[in-house]
Amino acid sequence: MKKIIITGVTGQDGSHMADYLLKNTTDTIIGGVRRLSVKNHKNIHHLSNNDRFNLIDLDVTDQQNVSHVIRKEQPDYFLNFAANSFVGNSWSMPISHMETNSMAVLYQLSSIAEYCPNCRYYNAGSSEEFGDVTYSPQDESHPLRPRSPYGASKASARHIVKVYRDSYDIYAVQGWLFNHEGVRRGEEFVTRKISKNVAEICKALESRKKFTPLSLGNLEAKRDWSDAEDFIEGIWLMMNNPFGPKDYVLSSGKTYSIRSFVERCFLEANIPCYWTGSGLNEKLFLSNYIAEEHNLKDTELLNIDPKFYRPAEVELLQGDPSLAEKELGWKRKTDFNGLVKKMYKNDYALLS
Ligand code: F7E
Repeated sequence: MKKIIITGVTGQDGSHMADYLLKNTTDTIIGGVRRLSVKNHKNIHHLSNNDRFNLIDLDVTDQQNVSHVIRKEQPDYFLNFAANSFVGNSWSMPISHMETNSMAVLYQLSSIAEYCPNCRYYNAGSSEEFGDVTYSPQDESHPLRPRSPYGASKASARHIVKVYRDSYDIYAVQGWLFNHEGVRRGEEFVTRKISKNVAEICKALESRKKFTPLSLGNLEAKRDWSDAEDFIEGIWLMMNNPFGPKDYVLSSGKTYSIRSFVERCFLEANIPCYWTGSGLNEKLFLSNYIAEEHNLKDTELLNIDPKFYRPAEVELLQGDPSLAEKELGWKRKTDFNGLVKKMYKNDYALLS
């Protein structure tokens, strides 16, 4: 029986990884959590009585704490999902992003090199490292050209991971994970923001109540979206790779605009709508035949708010997952439409 430390275990990826490992291995899971005055354990609440799942206090920005935990626990795997993961915030908190996403990786790897060199290490990398892309789809050879402090912090961590892998022969990898979403996604990310707001609008229309339209930023940016649960399996395959420690792209290979996500979600909710205006004046309205029937003329569903625009945008991301498919045998179960449906249905059910 092996011992696996998961940092960021209360978040989307960390909690899905804990679920996956408890189901598919006999290993013991140690979830590292940062002590907060108000606990946010809803993603791991269902694991509280599981004998193979334990929590410890772990603040990845505290080198002493990290070093102590690695020395004492002697883990077989250390999976680092703790991060400042909201790109939009990274311009106002650049130092915190560097400390949590980059320096923390150095603390972890230096402790592993010193106290536990056989421990296998994973750090959550990102398509944001590619940033201002030079070709599509992006594969493992694409240059790192980050456009945000977040992207720069993950690119910096990538170099640290490679240096420790090459210098100390540690099994250390950092996958390039393209956008991955789902029912545990934080509400500040665009997909969850859309699915939650569309569900609220649908409920309000059904009960003839007033609602606030959804406000978004750049609708034209394109992202390669997948289901976070599909990625968890890919990460575990990367950690047990017969080819040895190697970094892989995990993505769907398809790209869609934010506008397409919005349209697909309203379609899922069965709310017919149409666009008017352009740029900052663009709006989405309830289709006239429904609006007139229910006396809801000029019902605005969505508008644009410049505050959701970023100082620099990654316009297009589209990953090439073929190496992971070929070498790791990685497969995805959920496509774009399936993902939108799953997220919308979950948010609608939460309102019932
Ligand atoms: O934005 C646009 C925004 O915040 C996606 C993280 O998991 O994936 C994620 O980063 C796009 C951007 O995710 C709103 O400008 C428009 O183009 O959902 P997001 P992200 O920045 O792609 C990568 C792979 C990670 O590694 C990150 O940790 O949507 N957008 N209007 C908006 N975005 C937000 N959040 N809110 C809006 O109102």
